[in-house]
Amino acid sequence: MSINRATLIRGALAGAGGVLAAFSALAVAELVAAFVRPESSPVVAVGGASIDITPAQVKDWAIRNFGTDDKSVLQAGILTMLALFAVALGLLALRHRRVGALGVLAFGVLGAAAALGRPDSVSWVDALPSTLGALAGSAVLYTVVGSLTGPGEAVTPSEPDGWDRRGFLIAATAAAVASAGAGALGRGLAQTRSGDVAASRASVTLPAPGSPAPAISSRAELRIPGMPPFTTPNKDFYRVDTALVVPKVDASAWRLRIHGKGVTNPLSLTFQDLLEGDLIERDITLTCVSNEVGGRYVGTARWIGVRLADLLRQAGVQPPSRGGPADQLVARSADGMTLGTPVEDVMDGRDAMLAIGMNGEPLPFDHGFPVRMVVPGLYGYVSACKWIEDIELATFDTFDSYWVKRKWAREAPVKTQSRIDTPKPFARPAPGTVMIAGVAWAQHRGIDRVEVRVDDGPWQHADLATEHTTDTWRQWSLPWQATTGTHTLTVRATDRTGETQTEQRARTIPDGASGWHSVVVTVT
Ligand SMILES: Nc1nc2c(c(=O)[nH]1)N[C@H]1C(S)=C(S)[C@@H](COP(=O)(O)O)O[C@H]1N2
Ligand SMILES: [Mo]
Repeated sequence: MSINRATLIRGALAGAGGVLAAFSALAVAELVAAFVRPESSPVVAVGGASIDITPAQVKDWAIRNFGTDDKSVLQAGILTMLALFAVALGLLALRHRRVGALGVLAFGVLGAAAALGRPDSVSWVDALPSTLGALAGSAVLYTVVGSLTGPGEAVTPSEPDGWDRRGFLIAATAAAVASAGAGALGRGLAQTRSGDVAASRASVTLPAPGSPAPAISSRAELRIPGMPPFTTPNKDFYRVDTALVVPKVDASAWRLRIHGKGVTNPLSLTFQDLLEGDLIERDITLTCVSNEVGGRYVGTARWIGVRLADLLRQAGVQPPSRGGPADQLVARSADGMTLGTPVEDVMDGRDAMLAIGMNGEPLPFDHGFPVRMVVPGLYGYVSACKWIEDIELATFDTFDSYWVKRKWAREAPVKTQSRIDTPKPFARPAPGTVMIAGVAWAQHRGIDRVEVRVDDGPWQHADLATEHTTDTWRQWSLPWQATTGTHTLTVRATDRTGETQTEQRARTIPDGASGWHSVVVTVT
């Protein structure tokens, strides 16, 4: 009985020793990553690698279900897995001290490989955080769990008290304190550095654009409770990307290269060049291809930037329709993302831009500081590269961008969509006049008609708010004489090409969801 209890206690202590070793490994890795770069930390690197190898359907599901929290969920998952392995390694070390220690090193190799394999990794130093962290973790496991077994040798269950309690306590406490210190120091250094970049963003003053956006008519925005504002505030603007650590790019060190097929005059631009360029200001509605029918991954912002077509012409680029050899513009970001945009679309006269401002301030870090692309009419994943650093003129035949490699469509113009914002699903309005209202979008084509149907009744024309531009969403409303009972409200839009939004349901993958948005309400 007492032997069993002692064995159990030692097992528990060994498991705890494993977790402590993992904690030491991560803390040291964090400290080293603060010197190397935050993206090289093992949790971030392994997380990034998992995102890349996750099947597109699962990724899309995660984006839709966890939204902006998808990354926290992933990191929590990785840490949970790691804790389980740590307990197992602790127990293993109780029996085979050296094997346990080697096990920790194996995890270090995994982390280092993930860090070196990241698309934004440019140097072997990215392997350092995982490697040094694993060495520290391995030493902690060897010493701490080792003190449970006596000098060098595993203890058989028949000698339960052959271990050194005092040695264990001292080793464990020392490891815990040192690791906590290393981790805190690492965090502190990382925060200081990101604070510096934040200061560089704060010091940016956006010049007045030479070509300002037209004023938004008060009749473009309906004052109906439950309706979103016409312009989406930055803090409410949806965020979709694969970045576990938001890239913190220093604007003063930023460069954009424009090069590739048919570029007769390669460019290397600085942030100052853009500030001094011909700035345009435009309201543009951005939509994510992962937006489900009725979803929230759509927003409108007032962007300030430089026309991309101007820069391309300066670089000597001709669109394919004028004989240019490149049909795909490949944008690369600081975090190694690649997005492919049709050169024809960028140069056809629409307001495709390299944006530096969003709703009156420099781009927020989450939304691409210092510079991102915005192209009206195209889903974000084929156009809206955040933290952009490189533009290469290429062909669709010879290069597949990040999402295209993962089975999303090469070309993806935004599909005509409409959404009911009020009443909300399962609302219980009183009988009488109920305002049905929402938004519709068909960027760069424009919305010409929105119709609403109650149950299987006739389609009724909604009142359209004033159109701001064809590149922005359009609000609509319809007063409804609600009668008691449960009703299904359905909306559909028609764009300026005359095409009515299809009833045909399509999933988000490969080129955007389709179908009509419905809301069920009970009038009581
Ligand atoms: N560097 C980078 N840019 C990116 C992405 C990304 O993952 N990395 N995601 C794209 C996608 S899928 C969309 S919908 C838009 C979203 O922009 P937002 O987060 O500012 O709303 O950014 C695009 N640009
Ligand atoms: Mo997206």
